[in-house]
Amino acid sequence: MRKSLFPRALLPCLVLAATQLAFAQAPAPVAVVGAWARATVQGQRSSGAFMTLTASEPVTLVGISTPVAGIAEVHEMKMEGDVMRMRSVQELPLPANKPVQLAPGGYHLMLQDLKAPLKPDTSVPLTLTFRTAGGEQRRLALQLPVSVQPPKEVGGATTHGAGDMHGMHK
Ligand SMILES: [Cu+2]
Repeated sequence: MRKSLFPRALLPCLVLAATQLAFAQAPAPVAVVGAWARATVQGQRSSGAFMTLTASEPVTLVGISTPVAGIAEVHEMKMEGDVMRMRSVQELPLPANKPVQLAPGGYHLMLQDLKAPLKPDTSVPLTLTFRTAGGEQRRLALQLPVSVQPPKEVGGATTHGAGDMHGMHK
């Protein structure tokens, strides 16, 4: 809802503020490090994307979009008794100046209904939408490298292979 109404409502402002940095296009106050998407094997229809997000002011991650997947959402992976389960998370709050890790075994971005296999050494575009404390939407466009393993900087956190993780989808 907000997505389609927002730009139209803003249009007069944007025209008036044409020489300024448009309000809706202010950069998202979020730094991203170590972003990557996991390569898929033939026939695999879903995969995960991982990164560390650090917001400079409190914002909430409210949306993910990528042309490579039919569905992209935030998932949380949690132990329930002896069983690891995933559930989708509509909104992920990012506190100011506290890195939030999206990593295998915890929060992650789930790319489902993939249109094509994710091949190693390619990259996929992905846009994150955040809502600020003031209710504004800010977008962040990323290019995620696709690889089989986490990049070295964020290595060591992997506790589950792609097979383990995505086999658990219900
Ligand atoms: Cu998932």
